Amino acid sequence: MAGPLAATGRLIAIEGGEGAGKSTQAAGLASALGADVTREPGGTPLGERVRRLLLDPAAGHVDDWTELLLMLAARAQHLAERIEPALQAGRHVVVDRYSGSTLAYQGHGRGLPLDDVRRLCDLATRGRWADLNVLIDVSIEVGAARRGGRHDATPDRFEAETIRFHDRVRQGYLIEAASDPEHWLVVDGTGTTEDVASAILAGVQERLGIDDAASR
Ligand code: T5A
Repeated sequence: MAGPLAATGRLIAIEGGEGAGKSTQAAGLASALGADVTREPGGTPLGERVRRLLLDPAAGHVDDWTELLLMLAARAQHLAERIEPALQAGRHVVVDRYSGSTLAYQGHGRGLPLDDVRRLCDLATRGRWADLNVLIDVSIEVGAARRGGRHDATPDRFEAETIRFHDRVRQGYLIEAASDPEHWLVVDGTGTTEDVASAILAGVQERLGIDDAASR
């Protein structure tokens, strides 16, 4: 398959387990870089509808392949409608979860064959992988405590999964990051929001060589 179109904007994915602080850090990083910020599953009207289906604890049994293909359907739309146009226009995009989540959750977590998951991610995105995946690593206990501190705390379909599932996801992320260090940056997420934000901004600037909005 032909690779993705050349683009001057960079795609930065914020990854990690439940409650790691991804949304907080995605918003902060986008603001520091003057980048667009968006999320998955979601980011478009269609994608947000797919998100509701995927997270609904009342969805009953969802087949693992169905889950994978719904994630990728939302991503294909997101890429076409928002991500690729922004990158082509030279804007950086910070996305709260992207293909790294699919490898960790549907591959390592659900146990679908990783080669198939990788190939289908590649197809759905026409080869557009993140320039950098930032993995915010926290223990499952810390993530659960942070999530539990919120008032909207009815668990969604993924949050309601077993500790063993979440442990496979965490270990899966660490395996992916270790096997592709050029495209992954692992940040310890247990510090304060400000500490984690500084580590992410410094790492992104060093890896991708992009200025923050204040110095442009
Ligand atoms: N999924 C997604 C797949 O299975 N495959 C895929 O391909 C994709 C794209 C999406 C679900 O979909 C699955 C994975 C997910 O289960 P989601 O809502 O995007 O769901 O993911 P969650 O991890 O559930 O998101 P959360 O909002 O719960 O967690 P975040 O975004 O990691 O954390 P955040 O920033 O909302 O912070 C949580 C709380 O902690 C506080 C915040 O203020 C907030 O209250 N906090 C901190 N507290 C102390 N110290 C810090 N450093 C803190 N940082 C944040």
